[in-house]
Amino acid sequence: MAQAEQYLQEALAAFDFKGQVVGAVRYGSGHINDTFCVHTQPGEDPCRRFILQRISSAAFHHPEQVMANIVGVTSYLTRGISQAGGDPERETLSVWPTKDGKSFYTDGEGRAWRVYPFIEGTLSLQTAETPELFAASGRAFGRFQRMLKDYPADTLYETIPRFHDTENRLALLKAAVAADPMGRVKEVGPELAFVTAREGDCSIALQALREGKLPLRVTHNDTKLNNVLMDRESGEGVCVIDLDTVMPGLSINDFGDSIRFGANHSAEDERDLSKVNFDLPLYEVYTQAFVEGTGGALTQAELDYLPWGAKLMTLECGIRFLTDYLEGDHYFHTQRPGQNLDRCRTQFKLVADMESRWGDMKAIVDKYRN
Ligand code: ADP
Ligand code: GN1
Ligand code: MG
Repeated sequence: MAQAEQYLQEALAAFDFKGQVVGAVRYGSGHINDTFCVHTQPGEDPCRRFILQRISSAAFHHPEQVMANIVGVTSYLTRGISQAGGDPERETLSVWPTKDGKSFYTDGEGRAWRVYPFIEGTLSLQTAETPELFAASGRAFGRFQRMLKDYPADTLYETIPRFHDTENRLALLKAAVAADPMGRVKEVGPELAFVTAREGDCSIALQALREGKLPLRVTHNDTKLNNVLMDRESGEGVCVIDLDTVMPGLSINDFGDSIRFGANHSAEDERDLSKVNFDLPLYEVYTQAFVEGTGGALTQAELDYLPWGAKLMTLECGIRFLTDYLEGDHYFHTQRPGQNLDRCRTQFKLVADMESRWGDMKAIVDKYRN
């Protein structure tokens, strides 16, 4: 498969940026898409930036469905934000069409490219630098769920089938172990034992869904801290981005994925596990902010299951990193050998930490019940 750079000029030519393109450079720290920042010079006006992305074909087999979801959701958000007196150009992504009016361009290799205006004056953080910033991200993700509360869920495509189906993630890990295409299974005995000891946990949220205890909502499904843009001046969450996986899901997973990534002080691929520690005070600020952001919409059962959301998203993500490591690192972008295994290990360390603070995690939710 070609490097994105090989098709970059062709993709740039497919969009009318209303100014001369003066450069396009790799941008951001996403694990999935190929992201470029495009600099343009519109005549005498100040230069303007755009985000150009080649959508990952490993993750998304139907980019037209991804884009149909995003056009639907961002148009809906634009209307809601305008009605509430906000600024839709800053508070939601908007799709910048191709020269022939489409939501994406397909290159000579069949790969999909899209453009968003760059949201200026914001930051995408890799770690929660302060509790206030982490709280701001929680309010933004909670608010995002609230704004989409009445969105017609049946119009959304399932862009990655069974995305947070933890039982299926476990089955895919087992299949990778059985196939062992890279001969790496021998290196991961302790990690596989860690998963085996928690097989039953993989059914907890799904079982609650099957029993009707937890409702399906329109959720984001990838609520990493770096998927919300924060205002550089005020530190408030401005815009939730990375909308590829917006689809029906569980609110506890949106909560949980944020905790997985943000309630610690280490990089996701940290090799020194002594530095990887679940931070209960950060969990607390996020819990309060997320519950506030959802505007009291969470049911008592959803509140009960929030700690499970945190633990299961972390366990599931570790399982996914491990599976990709065993399969040869085709899904998550890597910059060095062994990175996906290192990522898996940080996740499992965080799971073990959460287990040792389980009573505290539940007590914190109880403190912020409405
Ligand atoms: P991935 O799915 O690979 O994570 P994202 O859509 O999250 O891709 O984009 C990667 C990064 O690009 C983000 O973390 C953010 O830093 C930046 N980014 C994406 N969209 C915008 C935008 N409209 N304005 C400013 N920065 C953006
Ligand atoms: C990916 O796209 P990005 O980098 O925000 C992944 C998430 C994982 C995360 C782990 C579509 O998120 O599910 O939790 O990496 N996104 C997809 O860092 O698979
Ligand atoms: Mg992202």
